[in-house]
Amino acid sequence: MQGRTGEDAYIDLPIGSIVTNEASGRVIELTEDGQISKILHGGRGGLGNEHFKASTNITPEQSTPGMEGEEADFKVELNLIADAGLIGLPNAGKSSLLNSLTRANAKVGAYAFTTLDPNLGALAGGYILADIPGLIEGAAEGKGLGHKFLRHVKRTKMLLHLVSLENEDIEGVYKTIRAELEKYGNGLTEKKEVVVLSKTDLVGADKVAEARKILSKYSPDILEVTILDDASIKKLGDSVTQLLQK
Ligand SMILES: Nc1nc2c(ncn2[C@@H]2O[C@H](COP(=O)(O)OP(=O)(O)OP(=O)(O)O)[C@@H](O)[C@H]2O)c(=O)[nH]1
Ligand SMILES: [Mg+2]
Repeated sequence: MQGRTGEDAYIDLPIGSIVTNEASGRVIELTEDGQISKILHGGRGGLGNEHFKASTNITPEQSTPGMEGEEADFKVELNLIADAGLIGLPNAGKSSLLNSLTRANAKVGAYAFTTLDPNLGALAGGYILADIPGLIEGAAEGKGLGHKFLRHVKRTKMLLHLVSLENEDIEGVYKTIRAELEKYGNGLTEKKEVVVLSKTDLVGADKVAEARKILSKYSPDILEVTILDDASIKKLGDSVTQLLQK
């Protein structure tokens, strides 16, 4: 965008935009509404005829060249801004849970990689949840939909790690996702993590208790949910809101 001499030029970008100056590598993150950041210095106009006018020089044809403004190429990426991010293997029930907890209308399917793009929804208390495509082992090497969506949970306060109880190897499933978070880096493994055991309706109470026991070595916060029971959803929503208020 070009501005006239002496005027600032603005480019409007949505919250969550990350602007990188490709030459200098300088990164500006737009995290607040109304935030204004200067990315380039404008030029300065040269002096024109008016400046050179004098009693001895009535019709001057003189000017000075002025100063060029800075130029650079920028990369603009959009990261979602959410309070908590839903992560887990494909089919764990992330999108179903987002739809149950919020008014989102994310696509749900009984197959892997139903979600191709992230979805957002607001909890009753106003907190924003982000649902991202499922992660699989090897995502770091580009398998499945890869890591590219993890950047959307980089700025969240908390990760809701869904582990579906339909899996036999609960610990293995949990560790697969943790390993991918580790490989992605960016501090994701230091984020507060709440484990959500999903699809409790598919197993007996003994299996739920066993899964809790196994995963309690990794996380102090273990919740459970089935989207088939409104009371269960309400309880989970309240717990998540409480944890976010902390
Ligand atoms: N029985 C039962 N099925 C569920 C529950 N939650 C989700 N499902 C089913 O599990 C399947 C996968 O649900 P999704 O919400 O699409 O799973 P996802 O984690 O978003 O999957 P991806 O987008 O592929 O990563 C769908 O067939 C859902 O109907 C639950 O609590 N109980
Ligand atoms: Mg999904």
